[in-house]
Amino acid sequence: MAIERTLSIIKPDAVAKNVIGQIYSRFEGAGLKIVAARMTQLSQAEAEGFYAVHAARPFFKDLVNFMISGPVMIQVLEGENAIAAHRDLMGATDPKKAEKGTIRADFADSIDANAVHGSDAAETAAVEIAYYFPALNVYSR
Ligand code: RTP
Ligand code: MG
Repeated sequence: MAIERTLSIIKPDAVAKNVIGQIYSRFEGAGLKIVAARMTQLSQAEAEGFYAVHAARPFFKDLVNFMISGPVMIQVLEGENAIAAHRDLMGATDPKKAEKGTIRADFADSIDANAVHGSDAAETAAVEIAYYFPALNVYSR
């Protein structure tokens, strides 16, 4: 088992629903530590840059518009196999397909407004953490 870090975003729909604390509880319950966090409202350029890998996809414009529609809560999670553990907690991209008890099954309304983002691999986690926390002060304990 390896200690990893992953990037988590609580998206505008979940922030608007006032469930940041409930989602944080799930991270903590699974043994993931929040080692950096900040709330922000993304600019269009920030959202486009973050999702650049999806730039050619038909849903790109909707995705960017959704991500800038309200404040987001961005955090770095640390723990054993954090990347996969976090993806398991999130559930499938489409909440209709997400397993019962996952964050998306419980808090997401649609494939667009799907409550959370999580890095999908070690390489993307490193890039995504640096994107939002270029000078990361880590508070491991
Ligand atoms: P995320 O990156 O947000 O953690 O989500 P994911 O890995 O589960 O899904 P990904 O394939 O990376 O897609 C990024 C976000 O784009 C939206 N999407 N819409 N309409 C569609 O077919 C579609 N497919 C993806 C979702 O909001 C997804 O979270
Ligand atoms: Mg993704």
